[in-house]
Amino acid sequence: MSFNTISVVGLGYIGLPTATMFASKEKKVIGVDINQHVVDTINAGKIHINESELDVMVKRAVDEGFLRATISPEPADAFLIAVPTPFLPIKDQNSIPEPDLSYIKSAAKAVARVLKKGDLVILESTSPVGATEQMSAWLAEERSDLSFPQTHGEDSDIRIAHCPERVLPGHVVRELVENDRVIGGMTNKCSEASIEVYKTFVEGDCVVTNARTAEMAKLTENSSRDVSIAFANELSIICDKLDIDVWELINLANLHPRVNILQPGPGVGGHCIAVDPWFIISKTPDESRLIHTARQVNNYKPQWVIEKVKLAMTEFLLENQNKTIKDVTIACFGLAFKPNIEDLRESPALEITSTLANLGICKILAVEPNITELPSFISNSIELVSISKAINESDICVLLVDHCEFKQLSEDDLKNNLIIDTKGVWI
Ligand code: SAJ
Repeated sequence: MSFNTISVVGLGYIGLPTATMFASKEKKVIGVDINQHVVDTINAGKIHINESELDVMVKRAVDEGFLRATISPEPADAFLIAVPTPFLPIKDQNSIPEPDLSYIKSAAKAVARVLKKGDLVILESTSPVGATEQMSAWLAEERSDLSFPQTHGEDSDIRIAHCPERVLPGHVVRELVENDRVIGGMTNKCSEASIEVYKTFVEGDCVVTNARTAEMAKLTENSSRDVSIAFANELSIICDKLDIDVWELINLANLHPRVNILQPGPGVGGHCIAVDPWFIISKTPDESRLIHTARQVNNYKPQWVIEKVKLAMTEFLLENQNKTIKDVTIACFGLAFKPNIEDLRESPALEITSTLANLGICKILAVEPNITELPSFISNSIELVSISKAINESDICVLLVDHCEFKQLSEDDLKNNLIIDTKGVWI
């Protein structure tokens, strides 16, 4: 079977680059998104997200007629579903977040209307174990005239697979091509069809497994990273108490040939690592003790940093008895969820900065070289300033993200400020 027309449903951080990669290989690509603004932006050859190299690629794909966006699905040979899988609002601080599959359900119901015998539907969204089977069940509910793998196995009219995305924000275009793919078909034919689709642009290996293992593989990758970062964050708290430089400690421990500790920070952000472990925990709460604890350790870290800032304020006032708390200015360096990107999603740096601002006790400046405007919910309480203004006008500098611009500052630049460094850049 050859897949000439490919539809990508959900044109966000993963869907749009993926759609564009197919278009760059001269496949006819129909991008689907429920947001009219997104559809219009893409059809104008522009992009609504920031991702290196993507703007040029989308413009070319649209200009050459290979990529077109639309609000509702149209017939295609393969459908890739790349919609969000957030979690539902939690009832209280102690409850375990449950995944919200409503976007997958809506996408499946919409795609079902245009499905025909021989089509392939791939779920790319990071999903709890069982979501692909659930998606297939939703499709079958809508289309009793077609057969699906859960009832007809290899003979089914429709092929279904889970092929999780694994690309790193900021490097998506390169990683889409180079990374290996896990291909979890509901049957072997489903996997074979999926490999054919991905081999359009993927140069990495396409490794076959079943849908449930593919779902768990993606969750395992991000949970593994979360647990490793939690270890580093816990060490940073222990070392602070024992008056040991955690950065030096980790460098020393990592000299061992079989030790590779990650870096502590202000917490774990982004839409992936801080979310995906909950998909394992909510399914198997009694068994996921380490994964759950790691989430709690990483979630606690912003609060710990805030307490450190409060202690620094007290220290500053003790040393400057002529000043009151209202005279204190704090500069927060970095708002993004990780270095050298503009992405503020689930950012611990943003959480710390806005919590300090909400305390309303002193002036807060923020430096974020990758954005030109603050999010509206904090723009009244925080001033976005340059690096030099932040240093000159603040008493306490809090380093929250290790952006390259901040790494260039010398000890001399910061000699008049009290420093709290959550990334070990200025220490
Ligand atoms: N972080 C630390 N210390 C470290 C490394 C990271 O505190 O040593 C923090 C970062 O500052 C950030 C958070 O962790 O706040 C997550 O950043 P990240 O670079 O680890 O990961 P993401 O969220 O940008 O992308 C991850 C990747 N997963 C893995 O590396 C296992 C990516 O490959 C996935 O495709 C992506 O999640 C996803 O979409 O699931």
